[in-house]
Amino acid sequence: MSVVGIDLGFLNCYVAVARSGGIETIQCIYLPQIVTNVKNTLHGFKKMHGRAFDDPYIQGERVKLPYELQKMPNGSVGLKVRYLDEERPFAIEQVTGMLLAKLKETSESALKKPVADCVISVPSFFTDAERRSVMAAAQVAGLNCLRLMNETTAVALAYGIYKQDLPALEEKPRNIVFVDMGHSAYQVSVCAFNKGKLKILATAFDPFLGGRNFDEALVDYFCGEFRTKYKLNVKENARALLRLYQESEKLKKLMSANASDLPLNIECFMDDLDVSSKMNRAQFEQLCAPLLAKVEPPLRTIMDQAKLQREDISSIEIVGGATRIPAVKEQISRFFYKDISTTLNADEAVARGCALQCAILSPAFKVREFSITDVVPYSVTLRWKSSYEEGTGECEVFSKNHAAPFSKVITFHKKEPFDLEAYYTHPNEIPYPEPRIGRFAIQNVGPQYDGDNSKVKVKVRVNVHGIFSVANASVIEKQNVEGDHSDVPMDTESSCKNQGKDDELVRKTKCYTKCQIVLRIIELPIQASLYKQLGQDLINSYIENEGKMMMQDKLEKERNDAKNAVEEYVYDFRDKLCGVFEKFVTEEESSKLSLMLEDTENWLYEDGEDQSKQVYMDKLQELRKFGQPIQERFMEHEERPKALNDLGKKV
Ligand code: ATP
Ligand code: K
Ligand code: MG
Repeated sequence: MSVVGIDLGFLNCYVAVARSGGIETIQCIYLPQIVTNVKNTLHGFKKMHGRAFDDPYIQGERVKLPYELQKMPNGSVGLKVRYLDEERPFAIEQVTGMLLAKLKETSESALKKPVADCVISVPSFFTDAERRSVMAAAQVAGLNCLRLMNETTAVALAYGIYKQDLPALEEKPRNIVFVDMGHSAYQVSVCAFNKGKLKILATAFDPFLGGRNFDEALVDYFCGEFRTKYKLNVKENARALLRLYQESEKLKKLMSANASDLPLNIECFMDDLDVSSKMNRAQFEQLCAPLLAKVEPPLRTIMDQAKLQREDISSIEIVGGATRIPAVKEQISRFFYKDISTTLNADEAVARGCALQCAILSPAFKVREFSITDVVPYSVTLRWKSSYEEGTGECEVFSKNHAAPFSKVITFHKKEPFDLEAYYTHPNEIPYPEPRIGRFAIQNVGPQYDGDNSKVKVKVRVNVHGIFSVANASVIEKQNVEGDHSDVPMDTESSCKNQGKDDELVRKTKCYTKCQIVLRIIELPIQASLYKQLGQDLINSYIENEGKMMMQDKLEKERNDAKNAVEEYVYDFRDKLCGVFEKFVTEEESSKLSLMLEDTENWLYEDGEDQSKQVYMDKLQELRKFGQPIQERFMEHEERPKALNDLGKKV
């Protein structure tokens, strides 16, 4: 069984694996790109998961992308790709699926065995629709995702698991704040550590603050300057704009190490013009003041939510590329009146944490016991109604920062089938345009034999992936039985909130005691329709397609290899003709062969540029027919003195 952790970053993807007793980071992909057969490259698609084409976020991104987006038949967003000389849209699950398949392949060659199980990171602010979409992408890639892990939680695990000096269970926990600012987002969490366990107390985030916003600030500034200085409208020229982004990112990184004036030079930028400018750190910080002001609020939020004071925090650990910006670090340490620590590898911590989680979940792998309790990022409310009865009601089933994964059992007293609708309680809190999570129809509910309401127990859950579901529903038939039945569960009921008219909502805790009641539990079918859930049929078609593309890639690679073999043979033979083979060919032979090699070379650039693998193999065979006899003459000559020598020794 493999142990693999994947950090699916907006700009950088990392894979960590367990090998020879430790966790190793084996791969990093800068600007996640997809397979060789795809002619244009896609990137910046991490946050397109689970979103409609018409989503304001998608529409905002659309204008900045060097590739096109398209509305898919189901209303979701498609990314236009040139594939095998044909332009066609791919669903985000396919695109991330391709990326994951590539990461899977590299993990397999590093581990020298098949890889299926893995843990994949997602931002802690991802809603259910986004999480389910990433899970579908894992399926497309042939991966079995054991857990979608919140990025800062992965970081907390990477930090805590090796710490030898954590407080004992009965002692006061050690509270650590984790900060991750990547390319696209900013996430913070506060975590309580004791020996063998971590518990996230609160998380907060700004999903729209990251390194890319600092790049954007620089780009905007230089665009303005170049307009007045060179009369250039950079934003109209996609290629120039892309180069300006790249150069601005470089400059931003340099400014992290150097406070003095730094140059920005781009040759042949636009209209054959070279452009240049300069900037220093103080200017940069002034330019980015509005961004820097956004660093503090999430920090304040987690401290308020966890009800902690600054002195309760032992250390502040930062990861993610954008935390290397000195002014970002300053904002954080100023808020805590404390220096910040960089105990962890800022780039690899998320992937390493995911690999550690995968190792913990894998039965085949021995790893220190460590319990991980995460939080529910947004409160979830359940609303119920039935078409036959009048009653409707609602109840918050998970509050913000409630422990997760977690299951709860809620009891309804019903005579008829009923619907449960789950949604995020506060639509304004979620960075997503749709508060609905899904609708769950609880079926086959009828009255008890005496006409009374049935007791329907519904289990609601936020699972290890951070995804809400109504996991199961059952109806309980009571029968009175004489005698001692210890170990038969009996309900102790405690009333929760009761907002419905004829519904009595009760929370249940089970206790085992001596009683005379036997409960017969009958499972009820649930029909779930989840917001933005892809049908398994569609996912299957993506899986099939991915398989075809992988095969196509393999064929394409073989074809290229066959072509390269012809090219190599031509160069090698030509070298040898004027080198080691010279003595073994007549002048006439040599010029005939040279001509043939030249013809082949020309052919490779013309008619032979795009042929099938077989054509190249035949071509190579043909060349060898001429080359082989010369090669043999040469070898014979080389071997003869040696053979004579050996013979001499024997005699
Ligand atoms: P996300 O977490 O949003 O999905 P990511 O994980 O791909 O994105 P990271 O790899 O953590 O992002 O960080 C990339 C960002 O960090 C880029 O914006 C990059 O320019 C920035 N960065 C990297 N090194 C430095 C540096 N020395 N100074 C300033 N910024 C830096
Ligand atoms: K990353
Ligand atoms: Mg990241």
